[in-house]
Amino acid sequence: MYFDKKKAELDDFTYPIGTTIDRFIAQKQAEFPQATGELSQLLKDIVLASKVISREINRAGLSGIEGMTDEENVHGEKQRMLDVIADVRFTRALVRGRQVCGILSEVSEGIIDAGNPNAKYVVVIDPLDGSSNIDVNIAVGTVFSIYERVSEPGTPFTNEDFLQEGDKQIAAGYVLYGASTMLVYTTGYGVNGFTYEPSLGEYFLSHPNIQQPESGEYFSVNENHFEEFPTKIKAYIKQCKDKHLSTRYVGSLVCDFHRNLLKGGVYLYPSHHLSPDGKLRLSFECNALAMIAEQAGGVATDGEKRILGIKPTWHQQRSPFYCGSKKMVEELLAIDS
Ligand code: AHM
Ligand code: MG
Repeated sequence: MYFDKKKAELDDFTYPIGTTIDRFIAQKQAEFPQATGELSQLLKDIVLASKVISREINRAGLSGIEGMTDEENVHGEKQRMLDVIADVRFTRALVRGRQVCGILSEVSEGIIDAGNPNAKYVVVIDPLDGSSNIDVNIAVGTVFSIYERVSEPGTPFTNEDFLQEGDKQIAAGYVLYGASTMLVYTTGYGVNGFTYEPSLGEYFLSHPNIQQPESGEYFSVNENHFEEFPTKIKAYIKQCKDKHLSTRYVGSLVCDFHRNLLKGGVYLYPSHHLSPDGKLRLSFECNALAMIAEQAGGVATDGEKRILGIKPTWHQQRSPFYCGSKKMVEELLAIDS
């Protein structure tokens, strides 16, 4: 009786602590009696690495790691120290977790051999997307895709394992290192979001079963090359302005995507004359976000085809990317050009 009364009093000023991500992953695994636990372990490895990176990012301004290295990445761009740190952290966690045979990272050259030829999964990852925002303390993200390999477990992985359509993703997600760190992922049965509580070192389920609003107030685009955008995209942007929608553009894809996912909106990265296929990479950035968008009721397209239906022919393939609330993307696609 005493405890019931005390509990009722406490309920007035404490909040429920909720479901940890580990518990959530275990609960989901239990719904599939045939599941072996390998995917669950792999997700936990990603969770662990993201916590370490969240800590590094929080300290970046003090520990002097927000600057550049002397190295260039595979695209000939100067690498930032945090790009490299994030890459090392994820690679290490995935190698030690022993659930992947190979890792394709936007930062490293070639496929990383994880030393586990018997593992059935491969991971494609952009360890720190939007990292040019790091030195001004603006949010960045990690984007990841998990595929089942097409080569036989027990044999060396092949290039084909890393050239699968987005539709073949077993799971996909992102981490947003923002005002708080959030991890959002899907295994093809809806989208769930978790917020990190650093003092407890745990992610808690904060955004169950995310549904993207059918329409919204925001459009996110860098208009730098507006004159060279496809006619259809120019017309759509004009339409957004005529409707007095608001522009929101952080320049960190995960942030722009996340806002539009929760609030409703559309993200546009078109082709232009300097970059005929746009800037974003199909395998590292577009596929994971497209899977999350579709799972949440949104749409992701390159202007003609569903992003998830495109078979990449090489790892660094770029694609125009139009993604967001269903009605907004459909309006864009309906424009006659
Ligand atoms: P990155 O992989 O080199 O970080 O580039 C990807 C980033 C995205 O996060 C963002 O949406 C886009 O580049 C911004 O590009 P731009 O500066 O051309 O608007
Ligand atoms: Mg990137």
